[in-house]
Amino acid sequence: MTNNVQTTDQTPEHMALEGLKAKILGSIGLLKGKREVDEETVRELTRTLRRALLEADFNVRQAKELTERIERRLLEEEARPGVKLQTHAMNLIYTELVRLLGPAREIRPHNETVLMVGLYGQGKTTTTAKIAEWWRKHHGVKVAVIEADVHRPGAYEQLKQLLEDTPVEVYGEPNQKDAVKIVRNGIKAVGTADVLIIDTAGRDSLDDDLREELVKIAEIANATERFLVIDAQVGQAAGPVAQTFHELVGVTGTIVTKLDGTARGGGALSAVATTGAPIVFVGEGERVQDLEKFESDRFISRLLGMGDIKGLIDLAPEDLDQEEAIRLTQRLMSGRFTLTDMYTQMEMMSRIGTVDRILSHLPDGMFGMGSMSAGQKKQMQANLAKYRVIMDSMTQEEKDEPILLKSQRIRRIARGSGTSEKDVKELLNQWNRSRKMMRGMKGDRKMRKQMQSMMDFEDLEL
Ligand SMILES: Nc1nc2c(ncn2[C@@H]2O[C@H](COP(=O)(O)OP(=O)(O)OP(=O)(O)O)[C@@H](O)[C@H]2O)c(=O)[nH]1
Ligand SMILES: [Mg+2]
Repeated sequence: MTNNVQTTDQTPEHMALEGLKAKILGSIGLLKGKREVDEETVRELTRTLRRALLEADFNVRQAKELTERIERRLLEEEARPGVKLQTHAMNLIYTELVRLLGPAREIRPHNETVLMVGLYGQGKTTTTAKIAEWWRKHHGVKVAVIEADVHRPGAYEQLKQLLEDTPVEVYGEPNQKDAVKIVRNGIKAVGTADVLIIDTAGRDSLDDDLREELVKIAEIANATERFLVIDAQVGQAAGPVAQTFHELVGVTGTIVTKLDGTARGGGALSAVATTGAPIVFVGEGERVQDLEKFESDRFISRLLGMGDIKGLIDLAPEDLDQEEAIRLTQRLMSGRFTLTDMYTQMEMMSRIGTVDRILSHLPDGMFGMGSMSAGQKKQMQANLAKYRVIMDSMTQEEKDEPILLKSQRIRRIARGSGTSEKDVKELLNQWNRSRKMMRGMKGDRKMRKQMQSMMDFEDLEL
């Protein structure tokens, strides 16, 4: 069976990432057709995995620790009933990779001075604007930026333009050749803002001049955060680059840009592995608003080509039954949507613990709601109880084809379930609304793709 990896332009870096993914899948393939794990296979699997990680620029210690944990868990933990060994192994690897990247780092933007560093063209200037606007908008703080790149022509104009529709103050001196002076003047001019972000120049590689300039700026700015900006496509080179900047300014956070492109961001893994500085934000487009807070789970599922929905399902195994979710998705894809499907869908939704978090992973409307308050969740659980009772009074045929339900049957069902006709109609209305929404989703190409990749993964022939 074909695996639904979207074909992309094959830059060497991207190939490296595809390579990692293929090798991880390959190592899992050793479990194919097996009903139980045996030590020999697990050992072979982890050996293959370790080799793959090393080739993808993980450092030796990290690769060793990671594979040892996976080996131990494979031997000790049983797959849940009905879950294939291969899927089980994939889930373990996924969780361990997420653990490696660590939880998101929460930064309260207050009294911060942030220095943006990175090589040429990685997205420093764009990200400077993005973060400024993000913090202003989400935290209601006063943010100012200083353009300290004296090498790229028009850098000040670029930053000013990016932020022109925002109240963020932009400081720059387009004709000044001394970056250190700009920073000094800038701090005097706009330093009263809650947050100050300083954009710096980039080069192909770090030469002595730039090193000196950066160190001086860092000294004068006395920056509380030093963010390294890395293009997701950098791949293998990210580790050494990160190392250099880290020695220079002490990197405290990583920003991965251009994740909207073809790359899957594996380079960022090695950067984070090298500096230990967690990813704070990811850039997903050229516009100022194309910024997202980083979530390791999402990132890894992307790296492994699992698709966001799959990542979501692995995330909350207690809350959400994976098999059930996959079955439901398959049915939705087939275009059929019965009352039982709707019930399952609502039930899954109401069981999800951290609704907000999960909704942020989902394409709009996946489960029929934009976001749900605690009150709405309670309401839904109450509705579910009522629907259960009503549906118990229906025949299988009625549940499969609710369209059959005309007034006489509605009366019968209401009586049989001890509810009112109004209650039964309400259930049918709910079904109608959900069904229409599902139809809309079926036409949505992005959604289809995500569902497809989720199912492909489940049935992956390795
Ligand atoms: N698609 C996409 N493009 C991005 C993203 N971030 C930046 N870019 C684009 O990448 C190019 C370089 O971005 P800049 O912000 O100028 O990069 P820089 O690091 O400041 O570059 P120099 O100042 O020349 O070193 C621009 O065309 C940006 O629009 C992103 O997240 N997604
Ligand atoms: Mg720039």
